[in-house]
Amino acid sequence: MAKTILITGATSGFGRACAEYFAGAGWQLILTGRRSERLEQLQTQLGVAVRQIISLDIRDREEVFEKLGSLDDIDVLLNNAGLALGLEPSWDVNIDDWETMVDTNIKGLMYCTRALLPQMVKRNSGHIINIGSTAGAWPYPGGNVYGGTKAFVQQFSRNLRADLIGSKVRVTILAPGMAESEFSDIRFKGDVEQAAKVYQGVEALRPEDIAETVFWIVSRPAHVNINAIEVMPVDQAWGPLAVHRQGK
Ligand code: NDP
Ligand code: 8X3
Repeated sequence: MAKTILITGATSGFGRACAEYFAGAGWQLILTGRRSERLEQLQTQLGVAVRQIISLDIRDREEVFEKLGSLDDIDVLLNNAGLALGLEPSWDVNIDDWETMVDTNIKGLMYCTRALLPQMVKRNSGHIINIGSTAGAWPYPGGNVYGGTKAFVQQFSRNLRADLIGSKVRVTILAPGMAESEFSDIRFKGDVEQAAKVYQGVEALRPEDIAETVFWIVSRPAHVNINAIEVMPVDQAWGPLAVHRQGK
């Protein structure tokens, strides 16, 4: 029987690429996101592979439990929905942006996990893949709360594994570096020029690269748990620690 993957944030970027990739591999899909017209387009495009589309704002705890809580046969939960807002220094940031990132990247991911994990534990089978970020491990100016939310995703993933010892349920944190999607359009609130500059002259990761990685992770034998993967484009690497020199 075909396996089912539930993808949060399937309307764009990584989520959409994963939907296309898993459909091509014969999986059944449950696709979620807020933009229902995009979910409908995907359903038309991917046909019978799409078992269900669910228009859902993962920040809404009641809605998440109401819409996901009764699903009892999900093989893979891809906790992908998320966003960064702004790149301002912490003292100058819009506090609403911080709250939106916490509500989405931390609380939304928690709600989806809590809604779907019981059925996995009950069936003693399943896999949760959480999309983190290199920003969760490597700080950069303006990354403040976004990086903080992704550090949460990393440690939450490890702690889930600690809870799940003794069960066959798998958990993976996948942390991509720079990838071209709508991510920067959202971060810079529609300033397309600023968003385009992020990828100028760089061969960034493509959403398809992440989809292939997710598929590889879930295709390992059932006794193998990929704990963590960090993926960067070749054009990206770490820099030296910043040093402020007096008088400069
Ligand atoms: P996109 O902006 O292309 O996609 C983000 C997806 O998240 C959309 O489908 C959006 O759907 C969904 N989403 C956002 N907020 C909510 C919400 N409140 N409820 C439900 N769905 C929501 O970005 P990416 O594909 O690049 O990002 C996917 C994930 O990867 C994010 O968690 C991001 O932080 C992470 N990431 C991205 C990197 C990059 O460089 N692009 C690198 C590392 C990690 P809709 O608007 O329809 O609700
Ligand atoms: C997205 C990658 O470097 O823009 O998570 O934070 S970065």
